[in-house]
Amino acid sequence: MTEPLTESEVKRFHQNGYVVPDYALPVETINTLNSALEETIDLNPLVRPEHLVSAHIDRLNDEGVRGHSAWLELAQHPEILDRIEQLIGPDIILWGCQVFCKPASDGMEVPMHQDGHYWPIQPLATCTAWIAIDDSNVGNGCLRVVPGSHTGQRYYEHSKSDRENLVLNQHVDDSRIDLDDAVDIELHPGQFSLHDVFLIHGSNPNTSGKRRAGVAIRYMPATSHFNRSLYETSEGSGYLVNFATRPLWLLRGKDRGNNNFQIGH
Ligand SMILES: O=C(O)CCC(=O)C(=O)O
Repeated sequence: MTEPLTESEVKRFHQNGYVVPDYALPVETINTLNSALEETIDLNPLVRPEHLVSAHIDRLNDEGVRGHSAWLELAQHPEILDRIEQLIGPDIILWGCQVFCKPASDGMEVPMHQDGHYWPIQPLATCTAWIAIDDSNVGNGCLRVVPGSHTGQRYYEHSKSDRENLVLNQHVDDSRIDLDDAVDIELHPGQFSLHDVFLIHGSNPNTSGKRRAGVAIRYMPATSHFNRSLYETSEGSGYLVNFATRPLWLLRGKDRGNNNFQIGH
């Protein structure tokens, strides 16, 4: 059987900390996601569209966002899961999802950062699928990554910023990292990138006339434990997250990390 990710794609993921598979979700799926995006934005008039945290929870969630079932359906898409499985193994938990929609002309910057500093996963492991709903390119603030920065699973120093027009209030500030090494991940609608939790990434503001919407879906191997008491709620990144009541979904395989799948459902 041929695997969805080629050997060379898997190798690139492990070497660089990310990969863009040679695959795109069908146009109909993207049309559905476009409608879901408009509905999610309409449901949340007071939330910045870059801050649609836990949008996959189809109710007013405990992070103050009204979600939509389309994001949960997307998270279960077999073409995405098959590729995730190749990277993190057969036991897969969905634990997070955030819509990052940067409106035309005033889309916020996501400072370059490492995920996971406030994620309650032990041992820390997650692969994020970042799915493009719009064309995402240098002009409208596509995802940027520092290839290889995940190597050795190191935590890099971060500094806080008081600027208000940021999606996150912290950025990597460590002499071991040269942000000039960052590369842009340009995607067409339906394409997605997969990145490791230790990879340094972010994106520039969107000052163009074109919206840049994408959704990040977080998968952890079910061999890790989602420790709800580690940081129950946190505003450590500049906006509320609530890990104490965050629902988990075992999407494939078996739980091997003593995780709780009742809470939050
Ligand atoms: O959408 C972006 O520009 C940033 C996404 C991000 O930081 C993430 O997926 O963790």
